Amino acid sequence: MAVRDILLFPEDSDTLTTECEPVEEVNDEIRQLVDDLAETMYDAEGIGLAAPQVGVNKRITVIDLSGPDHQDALHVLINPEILEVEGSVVREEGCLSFPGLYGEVERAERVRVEATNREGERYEIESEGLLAVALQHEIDHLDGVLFLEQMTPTKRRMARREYRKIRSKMTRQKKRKKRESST
Ligand code: QAP
Ligand code: CO
Repeated sequence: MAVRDILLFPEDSDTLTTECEPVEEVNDEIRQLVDDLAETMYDAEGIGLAAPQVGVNKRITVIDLSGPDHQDALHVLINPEILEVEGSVVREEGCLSFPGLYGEVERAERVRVEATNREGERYEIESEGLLAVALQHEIDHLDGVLFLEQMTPTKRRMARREYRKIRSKMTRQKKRKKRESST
């Protein structure tokens, strides 16, 4: 197992916005990637991570709402498909490829998803609440769609502005650290 580097918006936009390829066979290489995704997600204190966020354009994502301290509710979704959606909710989302940015997105309230697990078997999840939102956010990643694009135009504009500020602050902090370590 290994923690991989998480790609960031905007410098890795090309990879993050490419539609991912279906997995043909769940073999050892795919299982290794699944394990790395889970380890990377826990290490970054996230609750969901998709393969394109570590630079692999394959239809694989992991979700664990129990978080890094529990790690006992891992959902592995290979080639997930949304079968049915119902209702709508607006809630605040974040994304490991946009550190520090949070914004409201409208999603379906309930979703039924079919996917392949780590053993290569198809299964179904019926979800609502945070899990339903996480599933839609992560499946969007596999289609090359980022949460910024799902915001209303007004919220997207505000989010872009805020993210630019977050990024320039991060850059300044990095430069300061570099100066401090070289003196
Ligand atoms: C996707 O998001 C998601 O900005 C997973 O500084 C979004 O794990 C699932 C995170 C909404 C459910 C609802 C974000 C960690 C984690 C940050 C994440 C940060 C540190 C985001
Ligand atoms: Co995300």
